[in-house]
Amino acid sequence: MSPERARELGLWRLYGSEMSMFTAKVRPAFGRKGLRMVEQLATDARWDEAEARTGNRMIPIVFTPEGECVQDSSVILDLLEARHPEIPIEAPDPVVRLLGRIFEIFHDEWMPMLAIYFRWIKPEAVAEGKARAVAMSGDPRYGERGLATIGGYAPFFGIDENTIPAIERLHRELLDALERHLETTPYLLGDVPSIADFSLCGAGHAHLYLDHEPHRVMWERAPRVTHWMMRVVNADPFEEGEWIDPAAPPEGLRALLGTTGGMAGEYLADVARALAEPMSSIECGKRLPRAVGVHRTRVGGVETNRATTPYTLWMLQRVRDVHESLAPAERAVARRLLDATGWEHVLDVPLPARVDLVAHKVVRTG
Ligand SMILES: N[C@@H](CCC(=O)N[C@@H](CS)C(=O)NCC(=O)O)C(=O)O
Repeated sequence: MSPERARELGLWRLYGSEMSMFTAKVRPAFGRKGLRMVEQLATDARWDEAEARTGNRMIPIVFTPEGECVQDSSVILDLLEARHPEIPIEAPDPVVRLLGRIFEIFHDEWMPMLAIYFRWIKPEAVAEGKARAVAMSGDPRYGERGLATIGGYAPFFGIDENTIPAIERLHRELLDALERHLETTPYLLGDVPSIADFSLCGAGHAHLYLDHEPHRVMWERAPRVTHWMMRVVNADPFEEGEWIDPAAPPEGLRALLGTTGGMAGEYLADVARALAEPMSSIECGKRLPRAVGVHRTRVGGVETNRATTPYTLWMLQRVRDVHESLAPAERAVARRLLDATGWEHVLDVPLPARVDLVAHKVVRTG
């Protein structure tokens, strides 16, 4: 199809993969908004194209109907929201919007630990992980390559022999908290699917649902979670309803915030603290590398290492910008929901600098 025809049709294109958590995060947003989108398998040639266009060997990338290339799941969702606000994926109420961003950062910056562990580290899972990489690429060498590349990130997310029992436990606790919350609400933030659902069903679907090891646990333990996931993956523009009232939240929401905040609040605040020193010598306008070292943190109460990633600061800003925009009465509602859940650390930790994504790279801007 010619680019002109794609533009006429309003056709979006997504380079993605069944095995990619960030592809799974953005995919259902197109369905929810009723957009025409075709997903193209991220073959080796398309990975090369993604790298050539953005400087990052990463998926997903999206092409707008006009042919502009967009990288990063959060940037993609923001663009869809800006261009097609009729069916929002972020709540009109700013406190509920803040909750959406909190679930997004939980997924993007904490859940990779579960995703990587259950595909590339757990011994029973590795053969399946490798087979998936071969299926995607058609190249038998990609099994080992996937293991080396993505499995190689494990120590940078805090996955090691000391934390593995905690990671297994945290996976079950997360499922239990989701299961309980979904007893009283169809989606995480009310009657309609949002960025919160799309995010958690990113790794949730591409790894924890599709991979046999965690899938078995999910099916035994959390039937409501499996059904929620099917509804999120198949999100459509016809579902209507109310967002939650943040002043009268369902009990399961507060418990879910406590579970996720207990897992990720300090872990994410530790990245901000660890960035303070390296950031002090980075001038405004300078690009930052993917990691500027490693720091000590805790996973499920167990000490470990985590990569000190400037990108995490950008994700923290997405939460903080909404928090800072709240009027005093809204902020009081937000703090009643979030204080003492663990998420208060993310709301309060000093952020050492301002960063932006400029030409697909993290750049210090303030
Ligand atoms: N922050 C990016 C992360 C994208 C990402 O990590 N994608 C994975 C696939 S799910 C990837 O391309 N990994 C390759 C690598 O990190 O080497 C986003 O939100 O899109």
